[in-house]
Amino acid sequence: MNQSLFAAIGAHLPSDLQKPFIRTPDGGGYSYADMLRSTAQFAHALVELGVQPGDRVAVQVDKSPEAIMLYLATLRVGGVYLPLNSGYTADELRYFLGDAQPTLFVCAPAFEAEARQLAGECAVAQLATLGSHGEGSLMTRVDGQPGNFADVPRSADDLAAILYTSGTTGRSKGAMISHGNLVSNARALVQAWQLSADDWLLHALPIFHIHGLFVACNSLLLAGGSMLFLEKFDAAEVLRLLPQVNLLMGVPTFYTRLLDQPELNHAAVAHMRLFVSGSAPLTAETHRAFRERTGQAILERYGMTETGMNTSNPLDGERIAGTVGFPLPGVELRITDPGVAEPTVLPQGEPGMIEVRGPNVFQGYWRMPEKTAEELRADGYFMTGDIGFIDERGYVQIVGRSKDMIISGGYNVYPKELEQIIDTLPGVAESAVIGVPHPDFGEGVTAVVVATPGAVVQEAEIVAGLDGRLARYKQPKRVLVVDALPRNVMGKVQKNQLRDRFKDLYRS
Ligand code: MLC
Ligand code: AMP
Repeated sequence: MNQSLFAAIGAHLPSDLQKPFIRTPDGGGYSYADMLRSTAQFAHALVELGVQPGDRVAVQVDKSPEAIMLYLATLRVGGVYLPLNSGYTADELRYFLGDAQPTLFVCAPAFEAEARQLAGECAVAQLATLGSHGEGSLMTRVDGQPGNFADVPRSADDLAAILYTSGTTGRSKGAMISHGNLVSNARALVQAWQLSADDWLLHALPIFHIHGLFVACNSLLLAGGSMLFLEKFDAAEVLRLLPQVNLLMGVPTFYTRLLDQPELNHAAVAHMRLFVSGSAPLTAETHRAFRERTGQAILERYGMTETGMNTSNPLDGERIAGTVGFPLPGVELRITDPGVAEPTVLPQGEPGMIEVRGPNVFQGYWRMPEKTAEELRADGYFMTGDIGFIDERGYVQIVGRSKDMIISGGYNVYPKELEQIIDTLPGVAESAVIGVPHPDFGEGVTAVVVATPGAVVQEAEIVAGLDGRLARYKQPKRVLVVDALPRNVMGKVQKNQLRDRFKDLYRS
C-alpha cells in the first residue's frame, strides 16, 4: 500500500474537484482538479530532470502556488523535499547544498547565475528556476507534460522532506521527516481543530518552514479545504481579505501587528472560526488584548521541526493564555530532569525538559547519527530543548529553553552562528549574542561586543561586517559595545545577566 502523504491526500479529496485548493487575491489559483493535473506535470518534469526516489530536491524560491505544486510533485516521484529560506545568502546555501547533495536545485530566476556557480561547486547535477508568477525554466519544462502520473509508492518510514535546523553548537542539522510523520501530524490537526472541506485558510506564512508548509498546507489538504494565498504577511491586507476566510494561522508577530490596526474589532472577525498561533511564545498580554478587541481567543499550539506539532489548546474548552494546551492525539509528552542523563520523570507541576514521543517524531538528523543519539532517546522520546511543566489541569506551559536560541518573528536564530563571524571582525575581542524583548519580533537579536585593547569598535562596522554573510532576519537589530562580558567562576558567559541588563533596549 502506498503510505505517502500524497496518497493520503488522494484518499481525502473533496467530492467536488472543481472546488478551490489555492486561490490568489488576483483571482488566480488551482482547483483540486488543477492541483492533481499540475502536480502530475511537475512530476514528469522532475523525472526528466533525473530525480529518482530518495533524491533530494532543494528549493529556494519566492512563495507561489507553483512552489506548492513542486512540493507535492516531489512527493509523487518519491523525492525528498528540501525547502530553503528565501533570505539565505550564497554562503549559507553552500553548506546546505553540500551537505544534502540534492539532485536538483530549484532557485528564483534572478538568482540563476549565482546558483549555477554554487551548484557546480556542490556537485548538484541539475538546476532549474521558478519565479513567483510561475515563470522560469522549470515551468517551461512542466508545460505540455501529461496530466496523469503513476505515483511512486512510499512506506511510512520513507523520507518526504529534510528541513535544516541550526545547532546550538556546530553545523546545521537536516531533520529527516518521513511520510508517516507528515500524515500522522496532519491527521492529528484535522481532528484537533475539526478542519473540514468548508474551511478557508488565509495563508500568509512563508512556505519554507513547517508552519506554513506542513501545518497549514498538509492539514488543509487532508481536510479538502481551501487556501487564500498571500505572498507575505501584511496586516492591512490580511484585515482586508479576512471576510473571505474563516481561519488564520500565524506567528505571534501577526497578532501584535493586527492589534496595531485600528480596524481590528469584533465585527471584522465575527465570521472567523479560528485564529491559531505558534512557532514562538504568544504572550498572555497579546492573547488577552486580542480577546478584548475581537472577542476571539487565539488558539496557541506548540511544535518544532523535528516533531511537527506536539500540543494544542482545545478547540472546544478553555484556551488558556500563556499555555500551549494538551498533547495532540497520538503524542506522548513527559517532563524530565534536565540535569540527569537517564530519563527521570518529574512530578506534575515541576519544570523540566519537555520530551515527546509519537508517530510525529522525526527519523533523525541527516548523516549525523551521533547528533541524533544525543537528542533522541533509546525509548523513542525526543528531547526538545524546551523547558516547561504540566499544570494541575494538564495544560503544558513553556517557561524557557535549555538551547541557546533566539526566536525572532517566528524565525530561529542561533547566537553561535553570529558570534563566530563577529569574533573574526577587526577590533573585536569577543561577543555574545542574545535575544531581548522586542515589541514586534518578540525577541530582538542583539549583539554585545568587547573590543580588543586599544581598539575602538563601532556598531556600524559590525553591522557592515555581517552584511551579505547571513540572512537579513538573523542580523542584530542592535550592537552594543561593553568593557567586558559577565562570566561565572567557570569562565562561562552569563547571558542571563546580559539579557537582564538590556531588557528595556527595544521598549519605547
Ligand atoms: C523580516 N525581518 C526580520 C524578520 N522578518 N527580522 C527579524 N525577525 C524576523 N522574523 C527583517 C527583514 O530582513 C528586513 O530587514 C525587515 O525585517 C523587514 O522585512 P520584511 O520582509 O518587510 O519583513 P516582514 O514582512 O515584516 O516579516 C515579518 C514576519 C516574517 C513576522 C511577517 O518574519 C514572517 O512571516 N515570519 C514567520 C516565520 C515562520 O513562518 N516561522 C515558522 C517556523 S516553523 P532589513 O534589515 O533587510 O530591512 C517553527 C515550528 C512551529 O517554528 O512550531 O511552527
Ligand atoms: P523550529 O526549530 O523552527 O521548529 O522551532 C521550534 C521551537 O519553537 C520550539 O522548540 C520552541 O522553542 C518554539 N516554539 C514553537 N511553538 C511555540 C509556542 N507556542 N510557544 C513557545 N515556543 C514555541
